[in-house]
Amino acid sequence: MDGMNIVGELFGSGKMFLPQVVKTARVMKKGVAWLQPYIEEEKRASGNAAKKAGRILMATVKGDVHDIGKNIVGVILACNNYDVIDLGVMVPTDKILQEAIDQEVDIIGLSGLITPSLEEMVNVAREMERRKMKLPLLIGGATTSSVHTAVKVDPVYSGPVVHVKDASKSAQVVGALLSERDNKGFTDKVAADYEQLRQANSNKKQRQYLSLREARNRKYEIDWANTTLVTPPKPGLHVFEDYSIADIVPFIDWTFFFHAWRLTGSYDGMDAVVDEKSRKEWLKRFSTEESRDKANEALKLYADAQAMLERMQKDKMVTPRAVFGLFPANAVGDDIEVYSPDNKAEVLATFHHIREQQSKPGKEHYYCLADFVAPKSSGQTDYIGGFAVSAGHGIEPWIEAFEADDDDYNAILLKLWPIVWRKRLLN
Ligand code: B12
Repeated sequence: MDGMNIVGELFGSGKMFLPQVVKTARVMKKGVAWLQPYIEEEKRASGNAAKKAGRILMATVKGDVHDIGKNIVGVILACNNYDVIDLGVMVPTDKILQEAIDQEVDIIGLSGLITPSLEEMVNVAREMERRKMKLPLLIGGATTSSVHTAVKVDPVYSGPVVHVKDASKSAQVVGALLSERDNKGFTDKVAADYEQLRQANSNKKQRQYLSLREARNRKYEIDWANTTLVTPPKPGLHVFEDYSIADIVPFIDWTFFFHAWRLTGSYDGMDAVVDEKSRKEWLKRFSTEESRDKANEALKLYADAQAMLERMQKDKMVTPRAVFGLFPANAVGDDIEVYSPDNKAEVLATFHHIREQQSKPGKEHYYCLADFVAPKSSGQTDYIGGFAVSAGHGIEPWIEAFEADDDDYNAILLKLWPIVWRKRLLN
């Protein structure tokens, strides 16, 4: 446990990389799981509970399913000797707050990655205020920001509210909040920073908007009479029930994968690393010791990801599926009417699109998606396409099995699969 604290500190100060931390935590968790019965026995015998640094409740807010970042934060906090209670995803406010009270936690951490989660976080904070709670509230996840936290969340809750941008900062922030010595200095500094952000935000120039009528008058005009429209050879729906993983792998964009593991950098040419000689050769392209260390870690992570990909294929862990459709369509004002491929008189759906209205000096056109589809009045038949893809069917039991085996490293590797493959499925 003391070792894990050091790992946490090294990570917080940028001297260790995220994959190393998660792998170390795996060793720690497996060790603890093995020792647990003996620890419990010793506790019973001595009447002493091993002292934790604090108890943190983590949840992804209602309506949001993203949990990779939250899980990483959970691992980091556990490494720093915090007791982490993870309520999972799509957690309603009531459940979050009731669990926080029942389990006597010291801090609540909310995660959210989609825009509606920002509002949901405000709801949680408002409800905490209504219940007269005093617990610190952490806000995290890619769509959150210090500005949103300062402007929208902080004003509705009188307890401490802190936006945490990155997992590496989480232990430091939690440590400061729970420290008798540092708490006041830290919360005063955050309050002052947020006040400044609010000021800066309120001083921002008010946006100007055109009326809808004016914006429509300045739509993007296409000369449809002189435009040749392409008719797709096979309109209608096309379904791929079970797309092979091997066919998708060449389209993987590894940048997102390394970003998610916080190994930012350009790692082209990794495939050429096959032995010690080529590894040394490849590392020469990195000029500083730090970037070489990072690249070396990226190499190990890449090798683990390749092994996972092989396993995914061998054990058929996921069934990638896709559906795309090409339908006759016409614009009617700012709407797009979508017709049946068999009968143009049958309207299958109408999409209502919004038009740009924010006025900017020198802006010529105020666009709407409907401007790019031939209008009904042109007499031409245009086409619209849509697709839905999923690489995750069947993935859950495998993730659960890794988690049950205290193997967050492989669980996170597997969960990141949707990030890396999405570059281009259908060429
Ligand atoms: C993976 C992914 C998915 C996976 C999620 C799998 C899972 N188990 O999490 C799946 C495929 C299920 C998915 C679904 C959807 N997704 Co998605 N997804 C992503 C993706 C590609 C990566 C997110 C991620 O994991 N990043 C890596 C982690 C490590 O980063 P992070 O979460 O920010 O976490 C770090 C910090 O923020 C911080 N942190 C995070 N949480 C917390 C909490 C606390 C307390 C603290 C202290 C810190 C902290 O620490 C972390 C580590 O440093 C992003 C795009 C992108 N590249 O970001 C889109 C993205 C988030 N998804 C998006 C959308 C729209 C969706 C869907 C609505 C798609 C759809 N139309 O169905 C659905 C959402 C359904 C729902 N109701 O939630 C949009 C959101 C846009 C928006 N602003 O609303 C994005 C940005 C893609 C895009 N550009 O359009 N998605």
